[in-house]
Amino acid sequence: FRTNSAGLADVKERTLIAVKPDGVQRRLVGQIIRRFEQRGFKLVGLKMLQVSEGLLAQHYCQLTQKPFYSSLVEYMTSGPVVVMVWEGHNVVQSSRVMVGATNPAAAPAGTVRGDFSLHVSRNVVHASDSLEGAQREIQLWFQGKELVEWDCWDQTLTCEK
Ligand code: IDP
Repeated sequence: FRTNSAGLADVKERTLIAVKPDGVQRRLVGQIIRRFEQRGFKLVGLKMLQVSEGLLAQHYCQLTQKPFYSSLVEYMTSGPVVVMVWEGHNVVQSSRVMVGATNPAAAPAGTVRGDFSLHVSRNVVHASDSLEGAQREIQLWFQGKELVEWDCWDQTLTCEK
């Protein structure tokens, strides 16, 4: 169990989750949110937007030289996305498990991609892949004032104090 410097469980960890344009068009936003809520994570930021190519280039800065980058831009700008920040113990790693492998063919049933998608070019959802990545992406997509600090009454039921 990871603890912070005060010896308390690290329940403040945050990650960025985005429902991509195919997920929004297919009305999967509610089902995806439900999975994170029922797991015990806390929603601290949420918005819908049409992504610009500039923002995408920063978000996917490690992929801009890939052969599929232009089709990725076309896909990600084809309609609005719903972007969220979720908070809770081990949320970065647990979200990656909940979302499943990048290629849906390798994503087990029970994961978002394994349940709702077929092909790597239409894989419904994004989840930050590391603590550093999550921090970078949250700063990129959200202003500090858009994130809400609030106490969830059941926090002591889902996590040791
Ligand atoms: P991730 O989304 O699981 O973190 P990344 O390797 O960071 O995976 O790739 C970002 C996104 O780029 C993927 O989610 C997918 O939408 C797209 N992508 C990755 N590889 C391919 C590919 O080979 N063809 C088309 N799109 C791809």
